[in-house]
Amino acid sequence: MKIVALAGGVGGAKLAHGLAQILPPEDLTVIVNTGDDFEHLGLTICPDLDTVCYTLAGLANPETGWGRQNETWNVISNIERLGGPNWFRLGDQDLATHLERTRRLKEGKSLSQVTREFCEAWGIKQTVTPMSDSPVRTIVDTDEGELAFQEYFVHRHCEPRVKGFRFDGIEGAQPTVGADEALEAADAVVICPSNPWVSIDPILRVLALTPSPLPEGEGHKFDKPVVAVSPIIGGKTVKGPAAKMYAELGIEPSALAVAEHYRNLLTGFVLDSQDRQLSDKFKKGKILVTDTLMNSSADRARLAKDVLHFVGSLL
Ligand code: FO1
Repeated sequence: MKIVALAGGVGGAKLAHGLAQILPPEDLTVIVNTGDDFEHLGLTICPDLDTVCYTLAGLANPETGWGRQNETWNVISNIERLGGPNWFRLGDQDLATHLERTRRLKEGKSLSQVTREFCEAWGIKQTVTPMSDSPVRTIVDTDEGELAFQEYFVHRHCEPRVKGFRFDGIEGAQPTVGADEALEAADAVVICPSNPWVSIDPILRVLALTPSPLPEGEGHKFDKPVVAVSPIIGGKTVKGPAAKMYAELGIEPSALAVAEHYRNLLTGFVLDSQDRQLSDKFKKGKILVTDTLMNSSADRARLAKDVLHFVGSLL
């Protein structure tokens, strides 16, 4: 069964890793959000792409989920000592990725080409592709004005109240060839438990799969099963600010709000066992209730197996 997984950072990377443990490598393509990308210290940083790749390669920091395991911090400490910006913690090994990516991009390579080359070097057999080769930058509209995504997320610790989002560059952004081909060949799409607003919406917009900003009923009718795994459990986000964003936008944070967010795109929705009581209220497709917390590698594989079984029942 050929699967396209749509992923943001840590939550998305964990389920992608679970899927990678079950599916043959040629059957999994992960299309990754690049709205979180930014230019920092003269480098092009792609946090979600790196998180997915490091996780699939077994190189990710197990405590944070982002960055590298067994990291050292010599460069950032010395930048700090010189009075440079230290709010975005770039480790020494991680910096090598950003330096080399920036060099190859400056040579004229596309982000998808560089990602392919890195995946090969890291021994990743699955296909990982950015959603687009043209830059898309998420801008968060807050009560303090517009903030670039990492400025809001890391520098300001998601403290300003969110009023909305926009994605600079999204109008002209085409999906990568890898994303297009994988979508064409896929039997189903799995939306990983990533932030719907800032991780998944940009991907859906670029792939033209999005019903989200359109009025009910006007979404693009995609002819393959689409299954989303809720990143919200018991009204709280496992990691990151999705629940806070829902609340600030006047929507009660819950798994149901996530399902509503994706509207008529969904064929199936995966709810955590803690939210079992919500399953009757879900009217837009089939429901799978299972344990969705991924605290270990075995949890990731078990959830992936459950999701794939569920997807299989929808084909
Ligand atoms: N997240 C933080 O909360 N603080 C950091 O200093 C930080 C550094 C960082 C470095 C490289 C990288 O690939 C990711 C990093 N992240 C950091 C995570 C990242 O910015 C966010 O988790 C994602 O953009 C949200 O998906």
